Amino acid sequence: IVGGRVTDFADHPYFVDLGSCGGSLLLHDIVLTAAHCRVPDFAYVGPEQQQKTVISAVIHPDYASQHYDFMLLKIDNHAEVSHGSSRIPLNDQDDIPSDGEVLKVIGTGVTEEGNFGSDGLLRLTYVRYIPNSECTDSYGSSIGDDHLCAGVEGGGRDSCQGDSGGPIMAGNVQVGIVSWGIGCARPDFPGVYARISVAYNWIQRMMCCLSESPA
Ligand code: 4AZ
Repeated sequence: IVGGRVTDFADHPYFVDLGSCGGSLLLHDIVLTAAHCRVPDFAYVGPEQQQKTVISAVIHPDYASQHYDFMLLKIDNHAEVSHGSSRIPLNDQDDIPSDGEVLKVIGTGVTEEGNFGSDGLLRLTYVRYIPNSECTDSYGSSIGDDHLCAGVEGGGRDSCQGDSGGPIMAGNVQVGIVSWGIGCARPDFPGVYARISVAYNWIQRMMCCLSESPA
């Protein structure tokens, strides 16, 4: 996260650290992340960063390089909630976010474009939703219905390397997944996110049959 501040994991109990990517907890044993993230061996869940084994991964059928960047992980977690972790609700509305709405993005990625490695602290920043019709000014036809753009006038705030897979939220609802962009926090290049609403039905369908009831 560029231009943000350090925040407590306990304030974002749905956040999942996947090592080189972020993710979010949808059910006690299901994590949502980006398809372009390497499938990790372990997921670190909730405020206590509890280590859970990753059992399997499902990538969205329409995933292709920068499109439909959705992946679900099943983790070995038999507890309904583990040590203060919680689930995040997903946005299913095509008209959310609205133009200019302020969104919150979190992650453990680098704090400047070009930096290597990060300190592992969770950071957050606030960015504004940019409609796809405007985002094409930056990225042209690379922007599709499966994308959601967010940034701030003049740059300076953004997600960055290592934040991929993590959530961007409108209020307490996840609207996107950190996916790609040209550089980080550049004035003319907003962050590009996978838009949750286009994959909502697929996610629900997969969750049903991947998840097992808690012990
Ligand atoms: C990355 O390399 C990356 N500014 C993530 C987010 C953004 C750019 C790059 C968006 O994982």
